[in-house]
Amino acid sequence: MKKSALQAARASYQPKLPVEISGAVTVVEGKPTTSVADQDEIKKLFPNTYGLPEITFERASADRKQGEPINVGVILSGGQAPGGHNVISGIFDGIKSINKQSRLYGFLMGPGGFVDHQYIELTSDIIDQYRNTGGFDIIGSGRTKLEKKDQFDKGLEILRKLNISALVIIGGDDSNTNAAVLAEYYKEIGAGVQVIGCPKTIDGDLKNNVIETSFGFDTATKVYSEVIGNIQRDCNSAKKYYHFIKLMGRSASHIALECALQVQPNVCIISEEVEAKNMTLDDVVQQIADVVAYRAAKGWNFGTILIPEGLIEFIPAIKKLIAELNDLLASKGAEFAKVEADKQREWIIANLSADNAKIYESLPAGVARQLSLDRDPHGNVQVSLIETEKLLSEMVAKRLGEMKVAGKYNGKFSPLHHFFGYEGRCADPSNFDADYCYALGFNAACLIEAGVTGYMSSVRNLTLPSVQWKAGGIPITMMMNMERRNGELKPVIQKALVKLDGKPFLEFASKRKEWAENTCYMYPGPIQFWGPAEVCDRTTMTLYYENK
Ligand code: FBP
Repeated sequence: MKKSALQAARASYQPKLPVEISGAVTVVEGKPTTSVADQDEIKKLFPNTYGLPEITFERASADRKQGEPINVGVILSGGQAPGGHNVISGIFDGIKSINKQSRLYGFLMGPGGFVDHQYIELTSDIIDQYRNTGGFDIIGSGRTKLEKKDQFDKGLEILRKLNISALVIIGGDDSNTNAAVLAEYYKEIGAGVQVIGCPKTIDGDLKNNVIETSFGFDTATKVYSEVIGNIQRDCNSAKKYYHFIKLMGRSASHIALECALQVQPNVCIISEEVEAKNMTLDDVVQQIADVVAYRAAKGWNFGTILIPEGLIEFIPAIKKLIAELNDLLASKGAEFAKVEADKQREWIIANLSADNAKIYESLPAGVARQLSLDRDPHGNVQVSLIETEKLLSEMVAKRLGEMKVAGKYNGKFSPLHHFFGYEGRCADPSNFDADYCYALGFNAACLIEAGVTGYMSSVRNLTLPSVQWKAGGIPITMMMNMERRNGELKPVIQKALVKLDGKPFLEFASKRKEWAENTCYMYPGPIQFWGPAEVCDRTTMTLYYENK
């Protein structure tokens, strides 16, 4: 594989491990745990893996002894996130440090490869090609949901064939929920297979009291902030455009909030606030139009507006519309599929309740169509395909026109549109993500050696230098509650949305007026791999404020 000069130099970076797991470890068991809510239900559903203790590792005084060789399988699940390759190299180095004869198998293209027995053995030749690189291309990823007994049984066949006694699932909240279900099942049937999860997602919504952040969030937000910063410099140089910038993050607005804290834009919409304040689409449009009008009165017809990808689903009225559309398409999907393309809009309007039909009718055709298209495998509307940035800028332009007539606005409005998502998901991991991911993987090997199952690899104290991070394991059931999914109550890991009383949001809220009324842009610049620690090893602002 031909490498760029940067890739070649970066390959030799040795991620720093927390000191506790860099030699022989002692396992310290905490108190038994309980789930965050719905304890009785979750306990009943996970009789073999509920209530396990938290685990922390401490550095043992003795030298590391060679253990028995172990064969481990690994799966990358869901969307790409920078650092996945380092999790895998961490697992590889971890199990080799237990015994050089240990083997690592990667299942191809996500959970589907596990069920269909598609795999490769990951040898040092392969692993060394991928150290410190972005992407998931070492084995590929996929969104097959691993949740049915026959999938678990089918997977067990290949585990038995390859003599694999532990499986590491690298994924987001849904994939880790499924890891817990799989761990419980294998324990129940005495399969002798441990299951360990690793917290991945650029969206940053897999976090809680015990998992400080998911990997990939740091790098992805740094990539987006660099580019937004560049746009802001351009914007402030030409002073003639409004940039509407949509940022990935399926549901939560952590990415938009983090970028806002890094770049200080003129406006940043936070979906969770829109929902909490019961705002309409019109309210959001007015909020932006007011900022544009205020700046125009100062002679500034330029600015930057950050929009979270998931916004549309957080607008309460549209949320209700989507819920009814989901039911409608679930019950009359076959009939809908037969309707000619140019009649589908009318069909939907005729089949919706009066209120929702009115809202559906008011949406631009493209957005309305997207809401009625196929769902992803988890039943979600594919929000990344909805051009919210264009929808908002069109509506703002219209509103400004009305304000002009009323004598409330006198300026020029030239919008440009951007969507940043895929650009950041496979970037080479920042030092933070390179270290964090390697530590998560190596720590997963320590959890395997400790003999536990149904645990998530946990590395904490992340605002300290990486050698001082604390490694351990958290029972996945501890993060669970019951939620309604596809009409059924299911045990799931609670998704972390932006907390409106949390320090990152409060910091943003205290500054946003100043950022709207002035031009306070920050230019974070590109990720740096070498240089002063305050430049190269800085964490996200979100982690900084959460730990302040
Ligand atoms: P994960 O939660 O699986 O990590 O994926 C997150 C994400 O990147 C979202 O931000 C985005 O909405 C979605 O994946 C896009 O999905 P796809 O990769 O299927 O286009």
